[in-house]
Amino acid sequence: MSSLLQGKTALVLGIANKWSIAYAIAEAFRREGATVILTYQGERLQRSLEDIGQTLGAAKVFQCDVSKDDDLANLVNTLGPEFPKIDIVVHSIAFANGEDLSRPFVQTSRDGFKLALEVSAWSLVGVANAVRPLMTDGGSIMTLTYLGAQRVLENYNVMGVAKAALESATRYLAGDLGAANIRVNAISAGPIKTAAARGIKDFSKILDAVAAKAPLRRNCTTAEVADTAVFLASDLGRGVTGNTIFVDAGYQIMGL
Ligand code: 0WD
Repeated sequence: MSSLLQGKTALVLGIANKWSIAYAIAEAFRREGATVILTYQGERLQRSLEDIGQTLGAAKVFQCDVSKDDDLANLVNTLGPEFPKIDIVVHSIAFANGEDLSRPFVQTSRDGFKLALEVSAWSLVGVANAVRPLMTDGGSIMTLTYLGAQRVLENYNVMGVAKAALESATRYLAGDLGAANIRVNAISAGPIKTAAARGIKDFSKILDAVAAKAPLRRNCTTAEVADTAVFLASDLGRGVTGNTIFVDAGYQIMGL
């Protein structure tokens, strides 16, 4: 074990199972000596998240559905007494209706648009605002985004619009919170086979296309995303805020 995050406490939102990107991030944080706290969306995930918490040696596991104001308000009440200082927040959450990821983007409904933007983009703002009273010694907030924020990618649709809002929110939050020495960044991961990815039609074709074209001639792994998260969370990343960092085997630089 090395110790890049020794003495730091991290709140990690968005583990659904051991394939989740947030799982790899929590695992890497533990490897680097951080105290890790996990949240899960709802009762559906409680049992498995408690098991995952044990496996990872998490200090606490509790529910936080970012679409519920009460759950966001409870973050500070639940954390404060035991963990008065939070140094790192990982937001690894996204959701859109299945039909909005399969029919043409032009047919996105008002409600589908609101839902995707609220859960996948506004929630970063809600979480940052809820946790910042505990980030008394500065810290690092990070979120996960995807190339579909910046380019038109088939079937990514409203999620691309939500990711664009998320990346913009990252910059505005960085602007607001920098004075408190809180850094806010996004990691733009290449495609990785997770539960969320299964919601994207023809996802395995995307994996094949990226592996064929990316400079590194392969897809990226959750472990690679997690090591970039360690960098951003640690003092090594102390000069970096408001950025979107690509961890995608280089795919995004390629033209035709
Ligand atoms: O290729 C990929 N897998 C990429 C994912 C490439 C680039 C970025 N990302 C992003 C996703 O868009 C997301 O923001 O990474 C983040 C994590 O996604 P993941 O690890 O790929 O997917 P998953 O393991 O499904 O975790 C996302 C979780 C949800 O999982 P399920 O499968 O249960 O929908 O987000 C959580 C939930 O646990 N989530 C919520 N958490 C709290 N409150 C909520 C909510 N309302 N809605 C979804």
